[in-house]
Amino acid sequence: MMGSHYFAQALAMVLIASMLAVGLANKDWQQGNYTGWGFNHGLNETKGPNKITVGGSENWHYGFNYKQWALQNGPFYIKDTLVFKYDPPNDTTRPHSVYLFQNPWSFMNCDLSQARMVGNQTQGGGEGFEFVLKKWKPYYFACGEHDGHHCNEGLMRFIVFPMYRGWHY
Ligand SMILES: *[C@@H]1O[C@H](CO)[C@@H](O)[C@H](O)[C@H]1NC(C)=O
Ligand SMILES: *[C@@H]1O[C@H](CO)[C@@H](O)[C@H](O)[C@H]1NC(C)=O
Ligand SMILES: *[C@@H]1O[C@H](CO)[C@@H](O)[C@H](O)[C@H]1NC(C)=O
Ligand SMILES: *[C@@H]1O[C@H](CO)[C@@H](O)[C@H](O)[C@H]1NC(C)=O
Ligand SMILES: [Cu+2]
Repeated sequence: MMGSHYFAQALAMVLIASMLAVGLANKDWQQGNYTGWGFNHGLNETKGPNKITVGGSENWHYGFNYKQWALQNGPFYIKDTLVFKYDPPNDTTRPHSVYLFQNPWSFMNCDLSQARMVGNQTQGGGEGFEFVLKKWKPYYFACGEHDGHHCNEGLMRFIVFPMYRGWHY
C-alpha cells in the first residue's frame, strides 16, 4: 500500500539521519572538541589549555589595574597557566612577589597574614614563573610586598575563577 511505503521510507530517513548525527558526534568526540549538551555554547572555547601572561605586555608591576585586566582577559579555564613576570629587585626597582589569599575577606582587606607565597621576589625574572589553574575554585592573587601596600594602593591583585572547558576534560 502507498501509505506504508511512505511510512517505511520516512522511517528509513529518520534512521539514516540519526546514524549520521551519531557519527558526527563520535567524530567530534575523537577530535577532542565535543561540547556536551551545548550549554557552554558561546563561551570562548579555543583548543587546549592557554598560557596567559598576567598583565600582558605590562607584566606584574605596581600601579597597573589587574582587576580590570582579569575581567578583560577572561574567562580562564581549568588547566590554563598564568605566567607572572617581574624584574628581580635591584637598587632602582621595587621587589614584587605573588601570594594567594585563602578567602575573599583577606583579599578585600589585602590581609596577607594567612596568605600563601607562590612566587618569591626573584622568581618573576627572565621568563617568569608559571602557575597552573588546576581546580574549579576562585583564586585570589596579590603582590605580597610592603605589607599589603602593593596589593592595595598598587592595584596588584585580581581574582580568577577558572571554568570547565567541556565536561569530557
Ligand atoms: C574540532 O577540532 C578540529 C581540529 O582539532 C577542527 O578541525 C574542527 O573544525 C573542530 N570542530 C568544531 C565543531 O569546532
Ligand atoms: C578566543 O580567545 C582567543 C585567545 O585568548 C582570542 O584570540 C580570540 O579572539 C577569542 N575569540 C573570541 C570569539 O572571543
Ligand atoms: C634595575 O632593573 C631595571 C629593570 O630590569 C633596569 O632597567 C635597571 O637598569 C636596573 N638597575 C640597576 C642598577 O641594575
Ligand atoms: C626564590 O625561590 C627560588 C626557587 O625556589 C630560590 O632559588 C631562591 O633562592 C628564592 N629567593 C628568595 C629571595 O627567597
Ligand atoms: Cu608588588
